[in-house]
Amino acid sequence: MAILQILQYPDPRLHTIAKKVLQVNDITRKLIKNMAQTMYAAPGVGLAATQVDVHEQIIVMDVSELHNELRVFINPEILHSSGEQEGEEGCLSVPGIYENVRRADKVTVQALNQTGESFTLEAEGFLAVCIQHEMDHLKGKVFVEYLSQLKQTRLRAKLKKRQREAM
Ligand code: K1U
Ligand code: ZN
Repeated sequence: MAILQILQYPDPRLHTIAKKVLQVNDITRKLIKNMAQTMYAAPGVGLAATQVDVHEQIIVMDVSELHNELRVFINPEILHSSGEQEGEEGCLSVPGIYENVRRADKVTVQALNQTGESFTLEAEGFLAVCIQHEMDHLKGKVFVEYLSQLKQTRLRAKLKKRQREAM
């Protein structure tokens, strides 16, 4: 297994639209293992393949308290969404930044698992938020893009300052 490098916002590669996985095979499963190890090590509760510069529709997620309930979503599609919730989000590609985002409260998602079988999941609350956040990554969208232009400009300046200080 391996820890993968996570792209950092505003890396333009985070805006790449991920392609559908045509065949779930051993290469896919190896990537999933590495993504899961990277997510747990970060630590985080989700990771989209886009964030590790692989532009295929693959997500790993674990929102359990004991970090022992790994979920895998390949080629996820939202069949139905309802309600509204607003909550603070973070992102491993934008470390240290937490902002409120408004999302659907409930989603029904259909995806393939790591053996290529199709499943449907009805999610609500934080799990639903994570699914929407990670699916945005696959569409090339980072959560900070929900913020006002003013906030995004301030955020980019803050991140640039941080980068300068780290050099
Ligand atoms: O997409 C990502 O970078 C993962 C992200 C998922 C997420 C968190 C919160 C709301 C929406 C989506 C993270 O995991 S950020 C880190 C984080 O939230 C966390 C880290 C350690 C323990 C608990 C949470
Ligand atoms: Zn993220």
